[in-house]
Amino acid sequence: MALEYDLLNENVKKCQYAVRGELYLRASELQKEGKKIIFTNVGNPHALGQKPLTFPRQVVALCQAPFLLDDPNVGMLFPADAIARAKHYLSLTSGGLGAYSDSRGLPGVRKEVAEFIQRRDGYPSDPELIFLTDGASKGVMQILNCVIRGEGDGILVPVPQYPLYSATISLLGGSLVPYYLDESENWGLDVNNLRQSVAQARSQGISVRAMVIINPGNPTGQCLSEANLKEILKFCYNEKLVLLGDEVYQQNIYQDERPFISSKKVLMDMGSPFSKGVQLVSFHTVSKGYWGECGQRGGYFEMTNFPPRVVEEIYKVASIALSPNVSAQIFMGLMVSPPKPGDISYDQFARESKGILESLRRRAKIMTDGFNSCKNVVCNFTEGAMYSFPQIRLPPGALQAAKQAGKVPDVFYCLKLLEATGISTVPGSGFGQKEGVFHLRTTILPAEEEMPEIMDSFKKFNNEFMAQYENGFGYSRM
Ligand code: DCS
Repeated sequence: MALEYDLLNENVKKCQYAVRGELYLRASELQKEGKKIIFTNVGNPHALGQKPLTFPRQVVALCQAPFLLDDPNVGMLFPADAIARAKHYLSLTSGGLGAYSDSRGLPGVRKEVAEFIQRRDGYPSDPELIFLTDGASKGVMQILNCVIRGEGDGILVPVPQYPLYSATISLLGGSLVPYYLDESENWGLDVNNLRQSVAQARSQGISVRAMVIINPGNPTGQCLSEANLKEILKFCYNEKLVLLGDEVYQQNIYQDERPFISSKKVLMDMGSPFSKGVQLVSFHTVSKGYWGECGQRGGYFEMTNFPPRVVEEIYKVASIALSPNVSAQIFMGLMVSPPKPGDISYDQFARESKGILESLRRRAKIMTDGFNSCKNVVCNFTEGAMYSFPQIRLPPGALQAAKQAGKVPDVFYCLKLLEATGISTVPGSGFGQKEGVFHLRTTILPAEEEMPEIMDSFKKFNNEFMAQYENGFGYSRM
């Protein structure tokens, strides 16, 4: 039987992924027609002009072209520490970058990841419980695939959330159990909301199996406090939930009050019975931070408190895909063991990474301040990650016009914004929303020098939009 639409897997049809949804498709069309589009829909730093860090690219270039290592002039083009690191990584492979690795990733790189986690958290980490993946996305999918047995299995997911979670749960035929983040508390997480969400799911016959946290948050940009993480881990202990800690933005922190603290460290600090009782999977990537190497597709996950038989089964399933990208594994190795003070490449590496992070910090502020200066727009400060998520209070006239156009109100607003300014965003409804509340998500990634102009053009559009639809009868905010 041919694969007609009617015969598609229903889970495929149900699954939604707004980051590349209607807005992105319209933006691509406009671009083909010759309009200048500012793609702020995806956290894809290099696509918006961020330059790659020099040292990792030198090392991987040498690994990709090992014959350069035999060239007598190699030392004129590459620093000695890059040459040494390329030789080191090649020695960890069996046959270079063109050969499959172990399905969990190269043992030598997994050891480097374990050493990084140990340095970061102050607790031992076991390379046997670390799997390298093609970006964090594949790791999340692998773990959810192992957890979800059918629609009776529920996964607690924050709302708003990054739609990798909702889409994968749909694809796998599980049930998403939402818990709401509190915008008025800077997108904080109230454990009482979690309890309510679990009770409600249970009353519908759903067995809640796991909980997702995204820290720092996407799209919401908040950093979870240590106290909050403790409450979450206690909750998971009491409810016997696997905690999936999405920590891909751990390098992207733009304030000093709430530094990133890993779920693993908090769990270990809590001691017995929690430290041995909560099952935790933490995810990381080379796509974010000051690396931004999205196209390389490198990631890892670390499992804590998983029985060996379960780890074996996860390994078996990873084996079906044979091997994660080997060049991306080397990026991961380099990310977790960058040049150290005293190394030839250290100064350049430190200068480049500091430059990117400091600029991101300034851009986060320019964006938040810009949004907060606009009529009917309120925006929490981006404490971390790569996004700004302003609330747009739509006047009744705009809700009416959206209805007439057959569009969800925030999609209507974002389409108008795109047509007027070329700024391509993602409507808040793509991440989940409370009824009647509207947002949009933009990355903070456009080049710093272009930022004032982008914010001016946003403000001009927004204020005209509001003037057009405002009729003095109150707003969409709940
Ligand atoms: N987890 C979160 C919270 C993310 O935001 C992303 C990517 C991923 C995991 C997966 O990244 P990799 O597979 O590349 O490691 N963020 C998407 C986004 O919202 N914009 O760009 C990509």
